[in-house]
Amino acid sequence: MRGAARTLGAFAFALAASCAATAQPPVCDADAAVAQRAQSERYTLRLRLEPAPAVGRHFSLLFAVCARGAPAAPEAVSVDARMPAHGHGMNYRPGISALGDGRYRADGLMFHMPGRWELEFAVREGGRTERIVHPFELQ
Ligand SMILES: [Cu+2]
Repeated sequence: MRGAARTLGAFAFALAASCAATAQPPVCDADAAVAQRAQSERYTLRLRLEPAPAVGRHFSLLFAVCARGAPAAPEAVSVDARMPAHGHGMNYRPGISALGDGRYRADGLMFHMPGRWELEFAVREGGRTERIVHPFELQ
Protein backbone atom coordinates (compact mmCIF):
# COMPACT_ATOMS: atom_id res chain seq x y z
CA MET A 1 0.00 0.00 0.00
CA ARG A 2 2.67 2.50 1.05
CA GLY A 3 4.93 1.41 -1.78
CA ALA A 4 2.17 1.97 -4.32
CA ALA A 5 1.50 5.48 -3.00
CA ARG A 6 5.19 6.34 -3.24
CA THR A 7 5.39 5.05 -6.82
CA LEU A 8 2.34 7.07 -7.80
CA GLY A 9 3.88 10.19 -6.25
CA ALA A 10 7.08 9.75 -8.23
CA PHE A 11 5.09 9.23 -11.42
CA ALA A 12 3.04 12.41 -10.83
CA PHE A 13 6.24 14.36 -10.29
CA ALA A 14 7.79 13.05 -13.52
CA LEU A 15 4.62 13.93 -15.42
CA ALA A 16 4.58 17.49 -14.03
CA ALA A 17 8.25 17.95 -14.92
CA SER A 18 7.74 16.79 -18.51
CA CYS A 19 4.72 19.10 -18.96
CA ALA A 20 6.70 22.09 -17.70
CA ALA A 21 9.48 21.31 -20.17
CA THR A 22 7.24 21.25 -23.26
CA ALA A 23 4.72 24.00 -22.41
CA GLN A 24 6.64 27.12 -23.42
CA PRO A 25 4.61 30.25 -24.15
CA PRO A 26 4.86 31.49 -27.73
CA VAL A 27 6.86 34.59 -28.58
CA CYS A 28 5.62 37.59 -30.54
CA ASP A 29 7.17 36.57 -33.83
CA ALA A 30 6.03 32.95 -33.44
CA ASP A 31 5.27 30.99 -36.57
CA ALA A 32 1.54 30.84 -37.28
CA ALA A 33 1.76 27.04 -37.34
CA VAL A 34 2.69 26.77 -33.66
CA ALA A 35 0.57 29.55 -32.14
CA GLN A 36 -2.85 30.99 -32.86
CA ARG A 37 -3.37 34.69 -33.27
CA ALA A 38 -5.92 37.13 -31.89
CA GLN A 39 -5.97 40.84 -32.51
CA SER A 40 -7.41 44.07 -31.16
CA GLU A 41 -6.74 47.69 -32.06
CA ARG A 42 -3.39 47.92 -30.26
CA TYR A 43 -2.37 44.35 -29.50
CA THR A 44 -1.72 41.03 -31.12
CA LEU A 45 -1.86 37.90 -29.01
CA ARG A 46 0.01 34.73 -29.80
CA LEU A 47 -1.63 31.90 -27.93
CA ARG A 48 -1.53 28.20 -27.39
CA LEU A 49 -3.94 25.96 -25.50
CA GLU A 50 -2.31 23.04 -23.71
CA PRO A 51 -3.39 20.33 -23.75
CA ALA A 52 -5.99 20.69 -26.52
CA PRO A 53 -9.26 21.42 -24.68
CA ALA A 54 -11.77 18.60 -24.26
CA VAL A 55 -15.11 18.79 -22.46
CA GLY A 56 -14.51 18.77 -18.69
CA ARG A 57 -10.70 18.74 -18.88
CA HIS A 58 -8.53 21.47 -17.41
CA PHE A 59 -6.14 23.19 -19.78
CA SER A 60 -3.60 25.98 -19.70
CA LEU A 61 -3.27 28.99 -21.89
CA LEU A 62 0.21 30.10 -22.90
CA PHE A 63 0.32 33.45 -24.60
CA ALA A 64 2.31 36.52 -25.50
CA VAL A 65 0.94 40.07 -25.60
CA CYS A 66 2.54 41.94 -28.48
CA ALA A 67 2.30 45.48 -29.78
CA ARG A 68 3.53 46.03 -33.33
CA GLY A 69 5.36 42.71 -33.29
CA ALA A 70 7.28 43.33 -30.04
CA PRO A 71 6.51 42.19 -26.47
CA ALA A 72 4.20 44.65 -24.69
CA ALA A 73 4.42 45.43 -20.96
CA PRO A 74 0.84 46.16 -19.89
CA GLU A 75 -0.05 46.99 -16.26
CA ALA A 76 -2.46 44.08 -16.00
CA VAL A 77 -3.66 41.18 -18.09
CA SER A 78 -6.56 38.87 -17.33
CA VAL A 79 -8.36 36.10 -19.17
CA ASP A 80 -11.80 34.56 -18.95
CA ALA A 81 -14.00 32.45 -21.22
CA ARG A 82 -17.69 32.61 -22.07
CA MET A 83 -20.33 30.85 -24.13
CA PRO A 84 -22.16 33.81 -25.67
CA ALA A 85 -25.05 31.70 -27.02
CA HIS A 86 -25.83 30.39 -23.52
CA GLY A 87 -24.97 33.50 -21.51
CA HIS A 88 -22.60 31.72 -19.10
CA GLY A 89 -18.92 31.55 -18.37
CA MET A 90 -16.65 28.86 -16.99
CA ASN A 91 -17.14 27.21 -13.62
CA TYR A 92 -13.53 27.93 -12.71
CA ARG A 93 -11.51 31.11 -12.36
CA PRO A 94 -8.09 30.71 -13.97
CA GLY A 95 -4.90 31.78 -12.23
CA ILE A 96 -2.54 33.87 -14.33
CA SER A 97 1.17 34.56 -14.03
CA ALA A 98 3.45 36.93 -15.92
CA LEU A 99 6.63 35.25 -17.19
CA GLY A 100 8.36 38.39 -18.48
CA ASP A 101 8.94 39.59 -22.05
CA GLY A 102 5.20 40.01 -22.57
CA ARG A 103 4.59 36.32 -21.96
CA TYR A 104 1.94 34.86 -19.68
CA ARG A 105 0.59 31.58 -18.48
CA ALA A 106 -2.97 30.97 -17.31
CA ASP A 107 -3.84 27.69 -15.58
CA GLY A 108 -7.05 26.03 -14.49
CA LEU A 109 -9.33 26.83 -17.42
CA MET A 110 -12.06 24.33 -18.31
CA PHE A 111 -14.81 24.21 -20.93
CA HIS A 112 -17.60 22.20 -19.32
CA MET A 113 -19.71 21.73 -22.46
CA PRO A 114 -19.24 21.47 -26.23
CA GLY A 115 -20.04 24.39 -28.52
CA ARG A 116 -18.70 27.84 -29.29
CA TRP A 117 -16.64 29.44 -26.54
CA GLU A 118 -14.92 32.80 -26.55
CA LEU A 119 -11.66 33.38 -24.74
CA GLU A 120 -11.66 36.99 -23.61
CA PHE A 121 -8.43 38.74 -22.69
CA ALA A 122 -8.36 42.13 -20.99
CA VAL A 123 -5.17 44.14 -21.35
CA ARG A 124 -4.81 47.29 -19.24
CA GLU A 125 -2.27 49.94 -20.08
CA GLY A 126 -2.25 53.69 -19.51
CA GLY A 127 -5.63 53.64 -17.76
CA ARG A 128 -7.27 51.98 -20.74
CA THR A 129 -8.48 48.39 -20.98
CA GLU A 130 -8.63 46.71 -24.33
CA ARG A 131 -10.49 43.44 -24.86
CA ILE A 132 -9.29 40.77 -27.24
CA VAL A 133 -11.68 37.97 -28.09
CA HIS A 134 -10.63 34.63 -29.51
CA PRO A 135 -13.37 32.17 -30.53
CA PHE A 136 -12.93 28.48 -29.87
CA GLU A 137 -15.23 25.76 -31.19
CA LEU A 138 -15.28 22.72 -28.89
CA GLN A 139 -16.51 19.45 -30.40
CU1 LIG B 1 -23.10 26.53 -22.62
